[in-house]
Amino acid sequence: MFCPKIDTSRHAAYFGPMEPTPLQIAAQRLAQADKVAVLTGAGISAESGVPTFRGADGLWEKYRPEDLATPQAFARDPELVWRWYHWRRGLIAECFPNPAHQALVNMEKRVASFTLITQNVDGLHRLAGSRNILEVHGNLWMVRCTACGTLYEQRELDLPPRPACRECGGFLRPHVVWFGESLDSRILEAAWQAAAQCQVMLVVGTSAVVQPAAGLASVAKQAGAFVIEVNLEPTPNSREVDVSLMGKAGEIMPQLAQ
Ligand code: BV8
Repeated sequence: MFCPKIDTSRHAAYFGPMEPTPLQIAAQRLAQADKVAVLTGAGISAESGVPTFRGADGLWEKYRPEDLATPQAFARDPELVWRWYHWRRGLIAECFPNPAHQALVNMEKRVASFTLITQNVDGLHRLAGSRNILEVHGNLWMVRCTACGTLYEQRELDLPPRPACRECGGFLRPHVVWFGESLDSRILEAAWQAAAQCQVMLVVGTSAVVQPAAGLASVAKQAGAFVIEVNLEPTPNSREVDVSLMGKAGEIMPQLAQ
């Protein structure tokens, strides 16, 4: 569609300088910051084909989290829980980072102090090339032995229904944080510090309902940071942030990272 280039050079003469848009304000704050913290959720991976948890076609619409993402569920029926993770691993193995992930890689190269805090367990930020990543809910490509505690990367897709530890033969579990389980205290402390010390916090693709991760936006805000939200829909954080950009992360993030 031909869109005539509108000459705004005389606009200022008549109406004064054009007000910057929320996106321009957010991009400018990010460009000026040398301490940035980012919190991502499943929404940043949605355009890569990774299902989100809540909302119209989210995983929790089909499954009950208490049946799959709790230590009780795993104790009750470990093969059922593993079947869910085998399915997710197979699906995520076919998914690749999207422009939103790439925008964060580019941003990290430019910002002196950059911390990427992710609730996602899909590993797409690392695959995209992000470096300083805090995976507060773990990583589904890592397994942990329930007997000897050995932790290692396991990317095979055709694992047995109940995978066994390569060291002791004990039963393995996915190295992810389930509901009712505490987050790794060192990782959470690092995330809290990054939120408390940043000049700008960028919150991307999270429904902001799972604690303590979602609360990191408030930590940043209360510490005086400028907080930007990028999400498809409003969240409990939307009232508190300085700029809330509604839309697809894959479209908005490259504009913010310019
Ligand atoms: C803890 C497993 C201390 C990994 C996940 C009762 C008992 C015990 C605990 C609690 C309790 N009541 C409350 C709690 C605390 C609980 C909690 O927060 N519950 C909530 C549901 C109320 N938290 C915990 O249990 C945490 N641990 O507190 O320990 C403790 C210990 C014992 C007792 C008490 C306290 C552990 C939390 C971790 C849980 N594990 N998953 C896995 O297999 O994935 S949580 C699950 O939700 C995912 O891991 C995910 O990371 C997390 C958050 O979801 P989001 O990433 O936000 O995804 P969601 O789909 O919700 O939203 C996506 C958003 O993106 C949407 O807004 C959508 O609009 C948007 N979007 C979509 N497409 C796009 C987009 N945006 C932009 N562009 C797009 N294209």
